[in-house]
Amino acid sequence: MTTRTKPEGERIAEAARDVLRTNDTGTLVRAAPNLYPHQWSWDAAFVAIGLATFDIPRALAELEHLRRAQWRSGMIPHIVFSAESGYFPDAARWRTADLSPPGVATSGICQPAVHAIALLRIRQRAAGGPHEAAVLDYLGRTFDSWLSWHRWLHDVRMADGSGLVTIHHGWESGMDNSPRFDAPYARVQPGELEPFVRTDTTVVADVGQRPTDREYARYLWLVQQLADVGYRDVEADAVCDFAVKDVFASAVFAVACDDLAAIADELGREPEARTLRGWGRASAEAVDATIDPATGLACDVDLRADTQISVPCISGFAPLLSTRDRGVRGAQEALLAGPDWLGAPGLASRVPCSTSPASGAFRARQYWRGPTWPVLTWFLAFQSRRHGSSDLFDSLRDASVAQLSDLQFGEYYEPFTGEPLGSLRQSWTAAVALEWLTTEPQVPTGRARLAEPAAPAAGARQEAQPP
Ligand code: 2M8
Repeated sequence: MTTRTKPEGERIAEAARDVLRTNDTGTLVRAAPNLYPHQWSWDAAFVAIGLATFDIPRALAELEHLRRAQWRSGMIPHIVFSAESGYFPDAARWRTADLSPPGVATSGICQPAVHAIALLRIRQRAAGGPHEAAVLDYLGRTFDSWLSWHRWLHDVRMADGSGLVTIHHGWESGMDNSPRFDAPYARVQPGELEPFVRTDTTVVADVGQRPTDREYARYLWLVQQLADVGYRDVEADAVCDFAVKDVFASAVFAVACDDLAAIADELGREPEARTLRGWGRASAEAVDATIDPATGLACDVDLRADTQISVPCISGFAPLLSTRDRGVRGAQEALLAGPDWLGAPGLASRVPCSTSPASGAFRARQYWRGPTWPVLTWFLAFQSRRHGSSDLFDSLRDASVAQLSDLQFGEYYEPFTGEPLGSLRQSWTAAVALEWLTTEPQVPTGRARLAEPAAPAAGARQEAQPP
C-alpha cells in the first residue's frame, strides 16, 4: 500500500476474512448471507482467490465443490444449490435433475469462465509454501475437468468459429439487467409462464435496486424455454428468444485459456497448452474486433437482430482483460480515465461504474445499470497490471480500498454517495478486498509467474487440509 496505514489495511482484511468465514456453510461459501444462499459459479472463483490469501486448502475446496457439479457435457452450472431455502428460482424450477451429477442440484446455464484465473492465482500463492505440493496434485487430478469446461465453451458456445461466447440468458453474463441487454430483452415476450413468487425483493427492502417484475418475467420465460429443450444448445439456438455474443465473457474465456495453458505447461501437458493458447488468442482477437471506432468500446452482438450493441457499459472494456495489442490497451485506458468514466464529475470513488454516468441508460442505484461493483474494479485492475499497467492498478486499488473501508462489503455501491447497495457482506466483495491488501509488488507475466510467491494477508494463518 502506498497511501494507507497498515492498521487500516489490517482492519479491513480482518473484517473481510470474517465475512468469508461466516458465509461459509462448511461445504460452500454462500455468495451472500441472505440474498444468495447458494454457490454461484463465478463468485466461487473470486471467493477462492480471496480464501487463498489465508487458507489455501479451503480455496481449493471451494473450487472442488463447484467442479463436482460439472455436467457430463463439460458445462459448469451457474448455481450449485445448498440445502438452504429462500432463493428463487430454486432448484426445482430449473428441471435439471437428470442433467446434474447424482445428488447435486444445479441451475441449467453457465457464467463467465473465471475459474482457471483463480486456479493460477492459487498456484502462485502456494509457491514455496507448505501447500504447494497439494496444489500441484490438485491441478494434476482436475486439469481435465477444467479443460473440458473450456472445450465445451469453445465447441458449443463458439460453434460458429467466431471466438465469441454465445449466451442464452442475461444471467449467463453475470451482469443480469445491464442496459446492454435491453434491446435483446425487448424481443422476449413471455407466453404462458408457470406462476412464481420472487424472494429477492423481500431481502433487498429498496426494490428499486433490483430488476423489475417485468424483467423477472422475461428471465423466467427464458428459463422455461431452455428447460423445455433440456438445455440442448442446438435446440436452444433455434427456440430461445435471447441470443447474444457476450464480449465480456469472451474476454474472460481468452484470459482463462492462457492461465489454464500456463498450468498445462507445468503439468507437462504441452499439446493441451498449445490448444488453449490458440483458443485464447482467437478470442482475444475477436474481442478486439468488436470495438466500435466511434466509441472505443467493445460491443456485444445481438444475434436475433444481427446488430452490434453500443450501450456504454463496463463490458465495453473487455479488451482491457484480454488484448495483446498495445494500441488497443492504451486507447481503452485513456477512455477509462476520461470524463465518461473515472473522470465523471461527482464520483465518490474513482472506480468504474457498471454503466457510463454520461449515458441516458445510467441509473445510480439500480443493480447492473450504474452502480460500481468492487469485484469488477479489482478484476479489471488485476488484468491490467498483468499486462504492465501498474499505475492504473495502483489508482484503482487506492480508490477501491477507500470505498471498502466502510466494512460493509456491499454487493455494489452508489457511485456518487458511496452508499453500499444490494446485499451487504457479499462474499466476492470481501474476497477482492483481501486481494487488494495482499498483492505482491510485481505480477510477472508468462511462465515465470508460476513460481512467483504472493504475500500472505496481514495476521493470516494457513488452515485446514486440502481436498
Ligand atoms: C446476481 O445474479 C443472480 C442470478 O444469477 C440474481 O440476481 O439472483 C449477479 O450479480 C451475478 O453476477 C452473481 O453471480 C449472483 C450472485 O452474486 O448475483
